[in-house]
Amino acid sequence: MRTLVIVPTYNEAESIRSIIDRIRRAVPEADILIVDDGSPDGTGGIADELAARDAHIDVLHRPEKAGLGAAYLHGFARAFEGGYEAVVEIDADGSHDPAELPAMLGLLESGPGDLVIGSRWVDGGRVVNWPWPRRAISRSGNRYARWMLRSSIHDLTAGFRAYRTSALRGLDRAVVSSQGYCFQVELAWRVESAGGAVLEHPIAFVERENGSSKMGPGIVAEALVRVTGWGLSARFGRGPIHREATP
Ligand SMILES: Nc1nc2c(ncn2[C@@H]2O[C@H](COP(=O)(O)OP(=O)(O)OP(=O)(O)O)[C@@H](O)[C@H]2O)c(=O)[nH]1
Ligand SMILES: [Mg+2]
Repeated sequence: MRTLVIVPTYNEAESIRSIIDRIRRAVPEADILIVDDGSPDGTGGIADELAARDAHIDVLHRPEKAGLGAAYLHGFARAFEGGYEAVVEIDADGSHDPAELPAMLGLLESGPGDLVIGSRWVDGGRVVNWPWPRRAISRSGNRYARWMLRSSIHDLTAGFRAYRTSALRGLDRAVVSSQGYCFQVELAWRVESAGGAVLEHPIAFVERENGSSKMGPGIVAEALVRVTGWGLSARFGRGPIHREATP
């Protein structure tokens, strides 16, 4: 499958070279799109250098930090335009091991799968170097979302994924409006609710070594409020999730 690996970046100057090199080695046929939101630390310039040396690498520069969700939606639009059959989401900070990609893309192709999630919370999945409070928040947040949304997915917040591009059609800014963890929850849930096949592939998630997290309490709160709202409106018969698209 023609694959586009999308790598969103905001201040990842210390990590970007290494992650792109690892992705290139893991899936040499795939193209990579780095989506940088005007990182003040110069990540965008490093990305341009990498792209200048390698025809498989491209960079999308966005003027300012507008959140992970917006960056991915912009990247997905590029994947549609480019006729890619599969789209990968992966963090730039090294938490997700690109060596898992051949297995994940294999599952997507043979599954049949519409979405393969690199999952921490299925048998064989784990997190490395996370303090227990962070582990507890992710675990319990995922359990709550799974119950509230009546989903069968164990790691709804995971940011390491392979999608069949066709499963993302129609999911653009008019429909998907969440940002951080919630963006990932919303996308997985929408694919699942539309009848898409979702598979979970166990991964070891490794805490970032360089740079700092962009996820704060506001993003966790957004996820809690929205998941609760979606779950309640689904229960009270207002349909699963389908917000009216803005004209
Ligand atoms: N383009 C873009 N990328 C972003 C934005 N916010 C975060 N990212 C990138 O999205 C990925 C995930 O963000 P992280 O800060 O690592 O979030 P996290 O993995 O939940 O948090 P940590 O575990 O602490 O690293 C990283 O590659 C970030 O550089 C944004 O506003 N725009
Ligand atoms: Mg991270």
